[in-house]
Amino acid sequence: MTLDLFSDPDGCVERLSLGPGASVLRGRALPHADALFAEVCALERHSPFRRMTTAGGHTMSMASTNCGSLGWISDRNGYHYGAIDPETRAPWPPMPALFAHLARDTALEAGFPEFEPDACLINRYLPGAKLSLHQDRDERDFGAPIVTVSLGMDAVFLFGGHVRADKTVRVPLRHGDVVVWGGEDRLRYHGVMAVPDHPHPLLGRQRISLTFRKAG
Ligand SMILES: O=C(O)CCC(=O)C(=O)O
Ligand SMILES: [Mn+2]
Repeated sequence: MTLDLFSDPDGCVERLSLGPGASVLRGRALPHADALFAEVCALERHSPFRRMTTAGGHTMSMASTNCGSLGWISDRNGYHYGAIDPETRAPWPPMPALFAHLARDTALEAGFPEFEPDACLINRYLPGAKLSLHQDRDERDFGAPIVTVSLGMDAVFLFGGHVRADKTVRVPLRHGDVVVWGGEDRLRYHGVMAVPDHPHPLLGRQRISLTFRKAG
């Protein structure tokens, strides 16, 4: 891991490199955190959080919802993207402009110009919830990067290699941090360790992540 500092219009953001195409932009979303959380609260009134099941019949420990023209879905048929929320039977709510701008700007700052996400998966982790090591490979084209914004309680992001058994680095993620990975790092295994119960001043006992992808 290497550390460097770069300037952006909001000031100086600490950037941690996890690989040639993978960076953590420390605190990059902080100026927008209150507005991002307010958008999540509005979105969940339209398409509520739910704990999805896997093809194997397990219930995921975090709860999820989506916004954007495509939503990521896990059910007994496996993982896939769809335009319709299976719970509400209505389209997923549109992606707020703030979300799309932040995803595009942070992708650019991490070296990926012209990122136009069509899907935002919103995960809610209560204390103890986790996400096991996996690759994001349900998208049509791996040319676009992935951008994840963290809000609320601290978590440890695991970032591995191209094989599940590869060694992982543990990256502490805090409220307002953004992780971008693409290019040769696009298919690296990653996950989230069980989230400790340390309430956050704004979000309380939860961690929310916004994961932007170009799915279709
Ligand atoms: O919650 C996170 O930080 C990562 C989410 C993720 O990797 C996923 O939903 O595929
Ligand atoms: Mn993932």
